[in-house]
Amino acid sequence: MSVSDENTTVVIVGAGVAGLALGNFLLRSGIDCVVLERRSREYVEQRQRAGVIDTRAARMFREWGLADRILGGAPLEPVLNFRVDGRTRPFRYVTDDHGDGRFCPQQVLVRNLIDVFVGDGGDLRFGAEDVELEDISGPRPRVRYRDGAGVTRIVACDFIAGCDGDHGVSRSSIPEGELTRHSHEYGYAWLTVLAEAPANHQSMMAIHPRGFAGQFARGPRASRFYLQCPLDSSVEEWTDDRIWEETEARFGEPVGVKGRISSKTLVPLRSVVHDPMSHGRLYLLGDAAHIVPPMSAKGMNLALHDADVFATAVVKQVKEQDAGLLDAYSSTCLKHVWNYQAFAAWFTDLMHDAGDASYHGEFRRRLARAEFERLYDSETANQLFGEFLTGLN
Ligand code: RFL
Repeated sequence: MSVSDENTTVVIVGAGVAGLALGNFLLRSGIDCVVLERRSREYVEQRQRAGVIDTRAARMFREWGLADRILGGAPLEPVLNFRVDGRTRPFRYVTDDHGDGRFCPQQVLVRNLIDVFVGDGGDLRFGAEDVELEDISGPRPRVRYRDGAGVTRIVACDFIAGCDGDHGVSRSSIPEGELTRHSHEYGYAWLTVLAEAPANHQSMMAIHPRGFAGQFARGPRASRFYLQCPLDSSVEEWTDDRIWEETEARFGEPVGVKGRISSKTLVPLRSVVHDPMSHGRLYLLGDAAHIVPPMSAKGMNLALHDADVFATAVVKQVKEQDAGLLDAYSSTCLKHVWNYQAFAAWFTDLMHDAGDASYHGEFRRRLARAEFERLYDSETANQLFGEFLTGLN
């Protein structure tokens, strides 16, 4: 049986941070939308990833009147804790305004976004399988999917928001040759490890000849650890003992609590931008349109920025029949995306090149060390860094 008579204004594919933020912004503006998510609610609410909501993103929630109900976590400390060759080098960045950023695990943000959306009557459908986008260049595109009961459903709409990440169906529905993919591979990977190990600081990052290491708090009882490793590493090589040994060697101090490790993943570091970020009536948001290396803590914030720009544009179109902001959606977002890709590439190179010279050589190591010292010696460099971290640049 197939049910084909559903209509809405926006179908949002994917209930990650981009899709859920967008859904909430549209709902508050009185614009109909349906959110389709392939996974279950339990799965989405437990998926652990990012942890930093920058000042810009926090303000955006305030402007949409959602900050009180959505923003969790502790205020962002304006300090990055570096360990350089085993020595502590705290770095306090100068910023005129750092009161709004939050250290909030992504799954907490996602949970809050779901609670508010569903609580306010939003239409969020989990377990949507085999999503297909139809007639995306026509006046009334359709999204077809199979629900949990095996029923095929078709929802017609004015716009589709592709918020389904790098491996979703939205971007691949765009005919070949319409988008240009710009990408950069950094030449190494991160072993990312989630462990029951409380952190003493919101973040700790080590620059060391054996490679980069990081520890980022994920709530009061858990941390995510990162270890730079070669692209051809395999997770199997990384026993729990080896992970703790290597982390302690790079930090040059013992890890306080070495609790249970619940996940290990290898992530090749890369930057990707798809241009333009729209085709016909399909608009790409978040990881579906761009990937930034996790070193910059900007992936989630860029996804939120896209949601803000797109929601504002749809409101303008629906309420005032003014397509100007929608037409400018891709160029508006790409300007911001490239600005943050530049910051992310610079910071990623600096933190890795300054430590392990076996990837890019001794000359680059010394350049990176000079740039690192400039952060401490130059107020201008410090200020610029602070503006990027808070998202206010
Ligand atoms: P998401 O969060 O991946 O959500 C996409 C949603 O789409 C669903 N989906 C589908 N639904 C229906 N039909 C389909 N065919 C579908 N295919 C997929 C998925 O199930 C999912 O629910 O993308 P979004 O919303 O664009 O958000 C992007 C952010 O999640 C991402 O940029 C960050 O997590 C990146 N990232 C980090 N960003 C930061 O800002 N700071 C960090 O510290 C940080 N650490 C990380 C990260 C990403 C990581 N991964 C994924 C490698 C650490 C890790 C380990």
